[in-house]
Amino acid sequence: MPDVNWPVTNIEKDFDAIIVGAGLGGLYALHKLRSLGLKVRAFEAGAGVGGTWFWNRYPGARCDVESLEYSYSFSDELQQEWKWPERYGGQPEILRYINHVADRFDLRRDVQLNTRIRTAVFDPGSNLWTLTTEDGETVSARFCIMASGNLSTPRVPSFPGIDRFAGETYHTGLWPTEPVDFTGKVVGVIGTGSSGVQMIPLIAQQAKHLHVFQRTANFSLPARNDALDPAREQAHKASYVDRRKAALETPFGIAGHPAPTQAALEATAEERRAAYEAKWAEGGSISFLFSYTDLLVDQAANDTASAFVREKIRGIVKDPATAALLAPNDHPIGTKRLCLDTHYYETYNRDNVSLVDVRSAPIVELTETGLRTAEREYKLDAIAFATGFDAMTGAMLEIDIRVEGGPALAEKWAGGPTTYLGLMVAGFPNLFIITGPGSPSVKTQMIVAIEQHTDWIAECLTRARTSGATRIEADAKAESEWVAHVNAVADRTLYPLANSWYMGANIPGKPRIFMPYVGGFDAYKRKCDEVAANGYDGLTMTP
Ligand code: NA7
Repeated sequence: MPDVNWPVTNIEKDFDAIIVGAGLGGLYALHKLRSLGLKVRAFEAGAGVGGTWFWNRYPGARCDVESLEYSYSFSDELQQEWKWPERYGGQPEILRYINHVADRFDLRRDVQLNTRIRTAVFDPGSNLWTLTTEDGETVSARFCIMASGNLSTPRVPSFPGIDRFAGETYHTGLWPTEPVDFTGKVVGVIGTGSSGVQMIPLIAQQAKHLHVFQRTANFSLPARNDALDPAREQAHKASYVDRRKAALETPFGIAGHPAPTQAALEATAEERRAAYEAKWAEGGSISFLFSYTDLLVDQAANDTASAFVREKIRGIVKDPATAALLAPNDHPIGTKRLCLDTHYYETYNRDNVSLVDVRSAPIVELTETGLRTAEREYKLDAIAFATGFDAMTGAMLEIDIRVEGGPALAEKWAGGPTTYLGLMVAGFPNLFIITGPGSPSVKTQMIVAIEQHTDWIAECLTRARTSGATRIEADAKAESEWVAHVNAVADRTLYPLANSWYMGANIPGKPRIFMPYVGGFDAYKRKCDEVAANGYDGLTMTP
């Protein structure tokens, strides 16, 4: 590659690219852009690398995509040498892996930890971004890459009296580094999304008593996590490169799950039951949702799968009233993140666990000694909030991102996020997003999405550099057409029927827009490749 045509004036403070975040996205972006010979620095709010996997240390935190898939593909040596101990990676193991990657590719020297970015301002005169950290340090770069994550802004509801509670409080996404011991304590877990569902069985084993405060029941399937079978690992590794390629041709970015060919209602009730039983026994969410072609687009088809799981819940949970509360009935299965668990429903058969319905009797306030619902007070020694995140847009909007003198990104996105391919925002030149809203992101294997985005950005920067462009900007028309397409695709599915964080529905006042692109990773990648092949359709590059 020719030498950079982009002037660097201050050796210490000026970069070709600044990356916000040093999780899986930021680290790969750093590696890739550095390999182009660019001067790059990543800024990370945490005290270590790892992003989501650095922060979410709650008991039972585990990936819901299998380890052999949920890992980087960019280095065959890396994927061959790393040994995953379990079918699904637990948080400590995934964090170890990320740290190994940081060391193996010598990434740490360009990562500044403990540094939260507060503002990012683009100067249209110089075509440079200037970012300011929480401590007032400023740095400039030609390009700004937001790798700040889709689920990295923990959210605790504003319960009255929240500061009054004298016991211990935790949030799943801000879990302490030191182990937390709930032995002998009365614990309350608020929230039954993926984090709550993973954590509840383990806290129940420790606590004197566990009260689970559930507002909405979620569907959960058995993960069937186990030690990774060495024969399976060997076979997978023998064809790793081909498997990674095959994953790019799938809607979820995950190989090994043959696409279904039959619609649910084309099968008889007996055939359906047999199919769902087999998937239930196999474990995992993608294989279950791949039982039939239409589970996410046809309500009647989905009802058959939803009813099957409800019946399973009733079969596991002994107390009929508790089973009825745990059986989800307000959304089609799969339209909220489908949880994977290890003995979640079984946990409610323990004498020391009780389920509290805070839909019928909401939490009214936290008190000094516990919490009060509309029905009664609960004395608690500790509260663990599993109340989720300001997903998809929260981390970006916490930063004041703007073009000098212009409106902030938060103003532009007041009605919901708009992007071109999830990668760029019209009116915000030289700003790229990794797994942004409008891209498949959380609806695909995140690391596949991260690598595809980063590689695309790297090619785009290479093109700009060779053509002497210092400014790359998404066109407003291309952006609005893409947004319309993202919405149209979502509207053809059942996803918008659920009050999910995909929709922004978990944050009071947040616009209800289905944010991820659900047309499939394969279709999305084809579109991105086509845009690049056509000389970056929809982008304007200016010298
Ligand atoms: P989620 O999936 O957003 O779950 C949050 C849970 O917290 C959910 O059960 C909420 O109930 C509950 N919640 C939120 N606010 C309240 C109040 N005020 N009262 C009672 N209950 C409340 O977050 P997770 O951390 O579990 O998972 C996020 C993603 O991380 C996950 O999908 C994986 O992709 C990884 P609600 O459903 O809103 O009624």
